[in-house]
Amino acid sequence: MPDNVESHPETQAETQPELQGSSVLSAEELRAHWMPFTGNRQFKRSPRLFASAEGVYYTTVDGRKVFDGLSGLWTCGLGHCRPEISEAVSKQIATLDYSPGFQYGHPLSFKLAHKVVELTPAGLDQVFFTDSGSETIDTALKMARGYWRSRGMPGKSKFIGRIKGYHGVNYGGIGVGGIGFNRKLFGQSVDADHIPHTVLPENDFSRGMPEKGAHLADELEELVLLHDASNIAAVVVEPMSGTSGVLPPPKGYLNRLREICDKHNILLIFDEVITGLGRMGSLTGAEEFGVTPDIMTLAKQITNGAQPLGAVVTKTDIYDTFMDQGGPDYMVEFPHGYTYSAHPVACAAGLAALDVLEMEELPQRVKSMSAYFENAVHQLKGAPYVKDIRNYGFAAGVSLEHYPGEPLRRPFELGLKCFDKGFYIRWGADTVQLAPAFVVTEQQIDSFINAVGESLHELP
Ligand code: PXG
Ligand code: PLP
Repeated sequence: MPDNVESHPETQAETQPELQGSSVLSAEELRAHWMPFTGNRQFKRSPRLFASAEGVYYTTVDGRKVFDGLSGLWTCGLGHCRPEISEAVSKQIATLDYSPGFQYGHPLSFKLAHKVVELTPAGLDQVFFTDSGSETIDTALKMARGYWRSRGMPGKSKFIGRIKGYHGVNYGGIGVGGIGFNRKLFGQSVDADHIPHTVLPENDFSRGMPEKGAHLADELEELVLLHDASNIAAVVVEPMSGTSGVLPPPKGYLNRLREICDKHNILLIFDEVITGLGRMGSLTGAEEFGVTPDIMTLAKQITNGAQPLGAVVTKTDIYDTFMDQGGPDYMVEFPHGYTYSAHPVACAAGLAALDVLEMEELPQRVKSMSAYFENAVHQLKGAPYVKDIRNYGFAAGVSLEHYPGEPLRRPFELGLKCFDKGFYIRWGADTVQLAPAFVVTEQQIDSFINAVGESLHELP
């Protein structure tokens, strides 16, 4: 999540009243928490606080029911507070609350790794656990550089990301990421260049994968000419950009990236933190779009958001390359890992969540209902300020015409209006994003889209 809302000078000039506190928090408590990717000043004047959740609804601290239009933060596709997950977590935390991940293990992480291997495309066979999407991406980048170094090609260290790409907030992730707002305050990151994004005006209001734009993958050839493949470790893209406003890949685009990477001996990394595990109507974006990367990253949906957990899934060749360099038994092959890598409670949540995903055939449900969702979302065409709509599976992005001189303002105002009506949506840059849970009903989709439409009509 990306572009935060920058205040307009007029808004900034508003006198900021002393924090009054809310019905449940004192002013001091509100001030103490520096919130992530949040307009802290605005939030603390007017807090939006959830107290509980069930199914596709939150309940606020003042008892209002709010429809969850983004499945948490793209995390909770199975719906909230699934008893299968809550019970697995409660049982695990009372049995083995923590287990050191370095040089010792516990069975659940191996079972979960095996399950992830089963659910991801053939050839992706080893799983390294982290605690978030951001850690997952930085781990994948280290694997890519370490792989080439171990194979005697240390020069292959540059990364190629994509403009508008989001790969979390750690230093590697913002380097390969293509969102200026997330980078500009923080100085130098990893060495990276970027291919262009795939938004083309001729594709406006496309349904699913746009027809035009496969040629944009050829820009990778230009960057290979410029930098030379001997200097490039990996290409990193989201199969479908989520955070930048839901940008499905143009038809043929990902296949072309794969061909160019193969031709030049460059690793292809798919960041599937949003597209992984159901949202596209398949188990992964790789499966849905028919292109297998060398490394895939997963997070969010892997535990249904109930515990922090991420996973890097790699081809055996990459794992074996590290193992082959390992040296004597007392040497570790990959000097990397987090205190909470493969945390037993997170693994228990992951096993339970993936079980529900499979047993209830939820990726298939998303696929069979995605035309309904698509039709509903595209009914917003023609509503005030709607400039473009894009969708795939259970994900849609609606771009809005800019408020004069303030590109970020209108989505923010739309988000707040929807919240007043009892609907949570996500705003970022000039776009709002809609991503209901995999268990949503047609009626719930209708009332959700109606509320967004009504809110658009009420905008100044
Ligand atoms: N890669 C991708 C493709 C993501 O979407 C991350 C990495 C980072 O994951 P963590 O767990 O470190 O946040 C993400 C996360 C939004 C939104 O509004 C998107 C994300 C997170 C929060 C909000 O689209 N993506
Ligand atoms: N900083 C210090 C001082 C540490 O000791 C550690 C871990 O031992 C870390 C940072 C990294 O923490 P984590 O493993 O939770 O990412």
